[in-house]
Amino acid sequence: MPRLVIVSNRVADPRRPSAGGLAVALGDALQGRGGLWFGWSGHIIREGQPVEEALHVQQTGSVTLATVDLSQEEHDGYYLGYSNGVLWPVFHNRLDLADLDAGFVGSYRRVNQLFARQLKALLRPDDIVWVHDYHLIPLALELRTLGCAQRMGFFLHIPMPPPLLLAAIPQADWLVRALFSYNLVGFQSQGDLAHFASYAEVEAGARRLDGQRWQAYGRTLQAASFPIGIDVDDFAALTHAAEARDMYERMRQAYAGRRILLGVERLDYSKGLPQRFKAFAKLLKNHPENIRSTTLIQIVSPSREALVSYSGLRQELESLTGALNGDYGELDWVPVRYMHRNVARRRLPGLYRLARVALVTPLRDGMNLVAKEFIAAQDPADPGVLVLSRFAGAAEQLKEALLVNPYDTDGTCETIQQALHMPLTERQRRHQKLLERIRAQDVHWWRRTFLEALTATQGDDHRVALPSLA
Ligand code: GDG
Repeated sequence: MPRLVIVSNRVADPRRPSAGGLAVALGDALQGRGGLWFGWSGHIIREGQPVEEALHVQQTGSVTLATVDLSQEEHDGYYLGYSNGVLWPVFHNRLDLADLDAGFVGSYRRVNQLFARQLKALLRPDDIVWVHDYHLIPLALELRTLGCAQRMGFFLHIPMPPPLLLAAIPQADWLVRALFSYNLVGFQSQGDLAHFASYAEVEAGARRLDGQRWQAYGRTLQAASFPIGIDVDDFAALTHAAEARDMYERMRQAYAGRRILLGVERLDYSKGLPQRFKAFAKLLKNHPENIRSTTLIQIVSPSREALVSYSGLRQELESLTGALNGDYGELDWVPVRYMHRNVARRRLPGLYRLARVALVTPLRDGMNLVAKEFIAAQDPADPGVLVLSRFAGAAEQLKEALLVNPYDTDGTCETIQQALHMPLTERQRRHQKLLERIRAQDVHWWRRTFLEALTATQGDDHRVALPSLA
């Protein structure tokens, strides 16, 4: 079996207890067949440090972890500037937050070239290369330019925007052209695939060969939807382990007799947090029986704090929390428990299990794993209800959740009220179906189907490089 090479912006040591489900799943794949995981180390090069010292290679069993340091300038332009200041907002429909003028694309391209050079030295001719996410869209193009002919796949974890939104990025044609350097491109949903197909056909003149293959720039590309999942059994086991049970018990006593609405996410404007707080305020106003009996627990883990759009959001949430607690709080009850802090991964399932309703209401999301973790952590005899945004990729699969439009705070408020009062038999029926769905397409299914499809792609002659950035 060919060796697997995974490339992502950050590399996680899959054996660490803090590693998330995705890191563990990719680590399993590497361990199973032997492999290499390559990416940024998370470190910035010290002033005057020789560049050759910037590559770190570490062997752990059959897996090699190889990481590269970046200079401050490279990090700021590639990571903060283009990846998170242009691609992230536009791909999440927030053109208003994109900093398109700043010329960050030069750094983005240079870092992808640096990765390509460093990785090429480590590659074997029959390796299979799987590249992850928006930070590394042009990596295959740069590797092909250096003469690498290996089979290469790309998975986009975030949404693919509609063609006219994508077209607002000055380098949109180059990005789509770069995707044609891969053998296989995977998206989270059918909706994302349709957006890509439409851009490729209308803007780039690609010819559709069949349901999954397109021809453009002298190349054939296969593209399909591979919705990412979680390790359901592993998450269920975590729910029954000591830390999660302890969390559950302590919170159950602290909130005795109160119904918990729960939100868990990274601080990000794509997650619809202000809209959620406003919907909750409406719930207390329009359905006052929830006063004193319902509490919103919102965990927000710190993220991308160097970006202005993120610090502004933090202030907005603090102000909304203050207003809600000031308007509705009692001496012995606060409506919103807002925590801007990370909760230990092993404790998280206890919180999920305690919640009567999970609020997963992003304005846009590639998939959303919190929705799936919440389902896996429930007690099937007395499960909580999932309120899910129709704009999360997960909505394509999780049809038995209560789907909402998070921009419509009145509608979301009424759906939360419906969730809080859903009869036990309906909760059980919906949960059972949702559990079946996340089991059928779990993270192992995702990894297997992607790698099988990549292995089966018909190869073009990848020694011929595509034209570069105009
Ligand atoms: C991107 C795409 C796509 C959150 N808070 C804490 C914590 N978390 C964990 C959750 C979950 C993960 O972080 C979040 O994953 P999501 O999928 O919900 O969202 P993104 O981080 O935006 O992920 C997304 C995903 O990639 C995978 O393809 O689904 O659409 O945006 O696992 O549990 N974990 C801990 N403490 C926290 O406070 N330990």
